[in-house]
This record gives sequence, structure tokens and C-alpha cells, in this order.
Amino acid sequence: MNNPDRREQTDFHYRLHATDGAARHGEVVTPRGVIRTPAFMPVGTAGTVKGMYPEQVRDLGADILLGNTYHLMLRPGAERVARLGGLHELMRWPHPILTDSGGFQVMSLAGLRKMSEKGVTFRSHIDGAYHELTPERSIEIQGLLGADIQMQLDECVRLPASKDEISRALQLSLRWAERSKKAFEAQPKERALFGIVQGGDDAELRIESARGLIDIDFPGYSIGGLAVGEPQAVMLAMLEVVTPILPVDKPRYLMGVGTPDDMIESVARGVDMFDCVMPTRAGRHAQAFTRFGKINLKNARHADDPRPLDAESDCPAARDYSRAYLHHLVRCEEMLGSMLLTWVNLAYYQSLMAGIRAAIAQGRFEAFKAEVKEGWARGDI
Ligand code: PRF
Repeated sequence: MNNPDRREQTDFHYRLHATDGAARHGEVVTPRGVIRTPAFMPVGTAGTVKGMYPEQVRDLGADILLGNTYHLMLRPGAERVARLGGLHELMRWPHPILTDSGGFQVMSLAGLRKMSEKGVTFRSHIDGAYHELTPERSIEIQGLLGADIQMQLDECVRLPASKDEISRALQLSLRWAERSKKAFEAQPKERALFGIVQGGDDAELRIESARGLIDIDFPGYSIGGLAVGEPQAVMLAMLEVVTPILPVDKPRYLMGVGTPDDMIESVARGVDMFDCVMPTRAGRHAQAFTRFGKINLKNARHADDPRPLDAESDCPAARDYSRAYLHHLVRCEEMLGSMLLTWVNLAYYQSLMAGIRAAIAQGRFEAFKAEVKEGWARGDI
């Protein structure tokens, strides 16, 4: 079973192509297509990558999108999505989709939450109605959506937190991992369920969580509970503890991360997949990510600047529109301003990942990382 040569061509699996230090380049193979790793997954929370056409997201080089159990269960409802042919059909994205399980979004968005062994009950942030999310129901919803890669329900603790609190949440998450895996057996074989490593900022607890999940056995492992209030150095230290004990033949996904710098440093520590609202959300808040670092288009210094954000970019939004025009759109709160900057940012994130993959394949990842950081440090002059 674990011999890659004996796997069916269509079964979910990971192929490692090259390593450079701890950095890995490979591909996650799914029946809906191949995900080149390291990969950045644009966030399509409510069945849309805000401000972008699906075709446009694809053209930037995205192999996979992220969707959210929490949002889609509330609106338009998982059973309705299933009746409409599933999420791929509904949003016209025929490529792989990964869904988060909902627990993390309940914690950050819902009102009046109550955790128990059984699951979490909460009030919708939309209409205040009560809902329950158990490990079994989360998997059922992700199945109704038709997600290719699904997440177990977990409990993510915000940092700082006590060791007892972190330990309790990771134990509960391990029990939920078992229940999620059992519930997942009802689904088509070509889909995959990932376990989620928790354990906060405590190395011992991180190892306990990872070992517990490896015993249960998943086709991929997510690393959760990071980028939740701790310094970047702590996050990177936790990655250095966790990735060496994860199986080399399975993908590792760092959830909800991050900035370009977070991603390049996490790749250096063996992470394969990322998702984050940062490029899309920042784009709606006048912020551009470029080779020269972050540029805030709200700033008055752009008002008379006829230069594009990056004349050498392949992205029309970065290459062809003047900073003065982008500044004007942002100041007027025109929707095109948000759309163009979202496009710029997703293009930058995807080009960064493409550069990372090529550099690992050529054994020059460290040099690439240094060059990229030099560009950010030089700034926008
Ligand atoms: N768990 C889940 N989703 C997540 C996280 C987590 O810990 C995070 C933490 N960065 C983001 N999204 N299920």
C-alpha cells in the first residue's frame, strides 16, 4: 500500500521531485489534477476568490483553491451546494479544492461558542442561528461540497496559552482526528483527509500531536495552531520540531500562513502547502505585494506617479496600470482598485512559489531566498 509504485495512477499521492536542505519540491497528485509544491492556495472562502474570475486565478498558476466549511454550511448550505453539483461545478473551478473543517473559523467568527467532547455549537455570524459542528458533520459537509482534500475538525488555541490548555486542545483534536477518519471512510477513495498537528508553542506537545496523528495515519498532515499571535521565530522553531518527524512521502500544509517571508522561511523548513487571506484581503485594503516589498497605494506619494508597480511583471495589473491610477481608484473606493490589487498580489504570490519550485529543482534555494529578500529590503525606489 505504501509503495508508491504500486499506487493506482488516479489515487491521491505525493511525489517528491527534489530537495535542497529541508526544502522540498514535488507534486500532490489528485484525480482532478496535479498540485505543484511548494504551493500557495488562494482562499475562496464563500465559493469565490474575492474580486477574481476563476479563469484568472487559474492563469496565474494556482493549482488548487481553499474553501471553507463554516461559511458554505451557513450560506448557501452544504446540501444545496451538493444539489447544484458540488462546489467545483457551482463556482466553475474544475481543479482541486481543499476545504478547512470549520473549527478555526467558528473560533474567529462565530458568536457564543461552546466546545464539548462531541463538537462545537455556535451562533452564526450572519443571522445568529444556532448550529452544531461535530467531526462527523464537518466531514459530511466537506463531502457534500465535493472537496478533494479535507481537514479533520480540530481545536486551535490562540497564543499565548498555558501548557495545560494547549495539551487539552491537542488531545481533543487527536480524538477528533480518529472520529474524522472514521467518518471519511464513507467517501470516494480518490479524496484525501489530512490530520492537523496542534501543540501551540511547546515542542514536546507538538511532537506528541504529530506522533499521535502519524499513528492514526493520514495521506497528508496539516500544521495548525501557528500564526495565532506568536512571534515568527517561535513559529519557525515549531516547524523545525515537527517537519523532521512527518513522513517524507506525504505533503505538509501550514494552515493560514502567511506573508511572503513566512512562506519562504517555512519552505526552508520543509513545508509544501500554504493558504492565506493576506494577498486577497490586503488587495482590498490598498496594499500591494511586489518584488520590492509591500507598497501602500493609499499613500499620497503615488498621486502623480506614472510608473506601474512592476514594469517587468507578467501580470497586466502590475505592469500596465500606473501607480497614480491605482492610487486614484483606491482613494475613490472604486471596486476596480480592489480587483487590480488582488490580481497583483495573487500574481506575486504565485510567481514567488514558481520561483521557489524552480530554485529547489536547481539546488539553489538558499541563493534564491537571499535574492528575494534583498529585493524586499531594497524597497520601492
Ligand atoms: N486549524 C484549522 N484551520 C486553520 C488553523 C488551525 O489551526 C489555522 C492556524 N493558523 C488557520 N486555519 N482547522
